[in-house]
Amino acid sequence: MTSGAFVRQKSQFRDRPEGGPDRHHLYVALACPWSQRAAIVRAVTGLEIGISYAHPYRDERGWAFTGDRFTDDVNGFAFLQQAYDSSDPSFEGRVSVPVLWDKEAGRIVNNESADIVVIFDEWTGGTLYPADKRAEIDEVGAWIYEAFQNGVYRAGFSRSQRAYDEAFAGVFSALDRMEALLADRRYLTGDAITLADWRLLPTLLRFDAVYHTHFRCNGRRLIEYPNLLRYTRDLYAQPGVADTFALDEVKEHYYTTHDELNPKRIIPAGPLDLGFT
Ligand SMILES: N[C@@H](CCC(=O)N[C@@H](CS)C(=O)NCC(=O)O)C(=O)O
Repeated sequence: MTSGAFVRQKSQFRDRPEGGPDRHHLYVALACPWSQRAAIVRAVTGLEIGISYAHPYRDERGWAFTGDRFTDDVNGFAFLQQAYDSSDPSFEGRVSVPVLWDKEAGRIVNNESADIVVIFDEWTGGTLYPADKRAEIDEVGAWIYEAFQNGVYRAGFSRSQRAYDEAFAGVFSALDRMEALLADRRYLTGDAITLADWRLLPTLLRFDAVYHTHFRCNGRRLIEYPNLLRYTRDLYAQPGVADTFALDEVKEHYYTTHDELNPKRIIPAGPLDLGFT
């Protein structure tokens, strides 16, 4: 491990659900890419599960339900911390979204987006994660997550030049690799959309507006990669997907929550053209 490198905590609730979607509830913050994965798969599969949205600004008290669009109608929590405390009073990790909540048991089932999208797919017929494609979906998902999706965070939160340089190189070699892959296929694993595509999309949607500037991933912008841009536009145009992308919330979250990166909390006005909206 390079000194000064950002390390994401491991998700701590990784259970399988008991019962179906009607017994469960989803907590997300649309600002968060891992939350958006779950929101997208919920939307495109037509899954009927309740959802609550946390406010994009997060202070030391963590994700909050502040009223208006940001309410928890199931438990009336003011802070997502309460969901963690009532699931495991000894929980000491960071309170993260997304969270899959079991209403009957009154506890968190799972707080790992990569698991939650599989559960949602199983509840709706399993077409996005077919058995004969699983190995390929997981394989492509692993390097994309490591170098690109978590890589932008490692670049942004690096505490040394060396850690940043390594993360930056990984982000742009992953972008080149994806660009090449998409030269002769429409989606990551072929002609059909799978979970690999929905897991990736939230990072692409945030790239030019946030990661390029805020996380110093300024090698190239998404709009400079023709295949990736075509791919992003295609996925973004699928029914229900655009409703899960709240650009204002995304920008508010990143540019106002990370004081060490942007202490004046000024939100950049651009980009003027994202190329996919
Ligand atoms: N492994 C988790 C990661 C979730 C995660 O890191 N979420 C961030 C928001 S983008 C979070 O809630 N962070 C809270 C914190 O660090 O305090 C997943 O993919 O579900």
